[in-house]
Amino acid sequence: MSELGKLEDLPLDYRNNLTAQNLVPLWPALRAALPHGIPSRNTKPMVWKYSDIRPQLMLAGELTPIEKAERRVLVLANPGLGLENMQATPTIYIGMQLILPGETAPNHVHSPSAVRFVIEGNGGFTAVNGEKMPMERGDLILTPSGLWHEHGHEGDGPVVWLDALDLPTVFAMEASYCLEGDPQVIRNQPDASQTTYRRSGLVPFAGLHQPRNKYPLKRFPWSETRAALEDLATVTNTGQPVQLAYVNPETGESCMPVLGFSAIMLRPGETIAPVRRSSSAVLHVIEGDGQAVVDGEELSWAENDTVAVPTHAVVKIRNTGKSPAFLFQVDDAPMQQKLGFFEEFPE
Ligand code: 1HN
Repeated sequence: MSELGKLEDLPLDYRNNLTAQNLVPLWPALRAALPHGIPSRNTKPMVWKYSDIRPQLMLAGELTPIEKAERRVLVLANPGLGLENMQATPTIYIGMQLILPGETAPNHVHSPSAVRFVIEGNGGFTAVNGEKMPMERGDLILTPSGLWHEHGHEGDGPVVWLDALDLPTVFAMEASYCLEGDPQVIRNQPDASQTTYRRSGLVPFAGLHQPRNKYPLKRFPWSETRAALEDLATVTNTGQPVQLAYVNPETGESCMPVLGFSAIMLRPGETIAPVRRSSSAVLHVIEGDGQAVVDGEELSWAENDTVAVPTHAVVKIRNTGKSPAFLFQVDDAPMQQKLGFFEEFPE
């Protein structure tokens, strides 16, 4: 391989003329754009501790009324990517949102897609296009692009959830925007996870062969996911990941187009070494204590902590506790797959 020419190899007046004409020579920048073998990554493998976040979030509750915030959120920003860019990984936005009793986070709709993963509290709800979904700890709730959504709190004490959005991608595409609207007219009936899509493998017969709603199921109750993981664990060898993906029950495809969501169970003392992937990810601890080694960086995690995993990273995850541990994973594999470059690298 021959060495590429540097910018300084070019005469200064030639470089200045190029700049004046908004032209850039590729060859001095080619290797930075296309490194050999593995992408260059600025994402720092790291953990955000909930014990650090929670007090700051509660202070935000005292300092900023909901009317002044619309959404009261502290964003988990990866310092390797620049805090102001609000990226946990290059494609994944993560925030922790607080809502207090009686508050409403007003109705709006936007081009980025979001999900909520409930961390603590009782009495919270999200309404999506009139469907009211209770927010119980560990529930996953989808608010896909283009669907009106608002949050409320009818209980006591703080309610906190994790927001995951494809905002970095949509923003980079100069396609991120929102509209505000009047409060929704909320239907007085249980959400689809309790009615039309009660059980996986069973979907409403009516309209089966007609194009359907792109997002039939928007709430995945944790009680169901946790039980499914425990049952899967009974037929999974130790060291093999016990992992379930949240999918569209009509198509079996990832439930959202850009980001993918899954849940992992680690048995007491178990270590898993998930296959190395081209996608980036965020791991959020639902229950348990453990350690992760991400590209050689040793990270300890406890309940409600959140870990950033760069693209192409070598990952080991260990449950150091005496009870099962459960993790919620967000990754950008669905987008990478659609763009045609998703890869797995088996050892
Ligand atoms: C949003 O709509 C919510 O609806 C939370 O709760 C966080 C961050 C960026 C853009 C939109 C919400 C958000 C957001």
